[in-house]
Amino acid sequence: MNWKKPRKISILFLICEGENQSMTITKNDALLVVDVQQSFCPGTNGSLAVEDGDGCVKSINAVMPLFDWVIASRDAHPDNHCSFVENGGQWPKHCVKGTDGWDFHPRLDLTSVCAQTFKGTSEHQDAYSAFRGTLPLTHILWALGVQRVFVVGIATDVCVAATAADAMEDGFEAIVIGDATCGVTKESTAASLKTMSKQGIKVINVADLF
Ligand code: VGL
Ligand code: ZN
Repeated sequence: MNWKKPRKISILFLICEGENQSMTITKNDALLVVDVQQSFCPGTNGSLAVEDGDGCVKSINAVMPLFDWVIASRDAHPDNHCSFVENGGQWPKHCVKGTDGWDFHPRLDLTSVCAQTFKGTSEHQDAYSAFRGTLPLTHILWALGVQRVFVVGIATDVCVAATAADAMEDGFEAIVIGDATCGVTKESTAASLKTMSKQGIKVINVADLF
């Protein structure tokens, strides 16, 4: 018999066998959009710009409308914040409350954002995780019936990682959408996603949600 497997079937097999983890977003899911601010992006002359800071904005805009609950965090430092090099910290001055650097990336579409939380607001304390901001985030998410927390934004290896770790610690299923994050360098981003995965944080791609 000279039957040949049709090409379309081969493609179907490819799709089924591929890495796609296909997840459906429900009312019990929340999206945390971490620190998509001008200070962290080269396209906005950010003082602490990560390698491809502007690159994740498109992906974040694509996933936000899938969620009922979208909460955005912002680094919101006072001018004399302890994390700045001039005050003995490790970072160049960034995200000073009220300045352009503190603003969201101009292309971030805020339509789906329900609430904001501000972190690093006191002079003597830094806060990487969105769970350590001005909102009692864990209690809000509990009240909303949220069970899975998805995390996107900047920087993968700093504030995104800290946020996902706290989500897990507080009993949520933590999922990082890897290609909707940007890290300090490509290498540190990849390493950080690997570490998170080992810690029990699920790492997926934008395509897994569509
Ligand atoms: C961040 C360094 C300093 C971040 C915040 O949002 O990842 N990184 N402050
Ligand atoms: Zn900061």
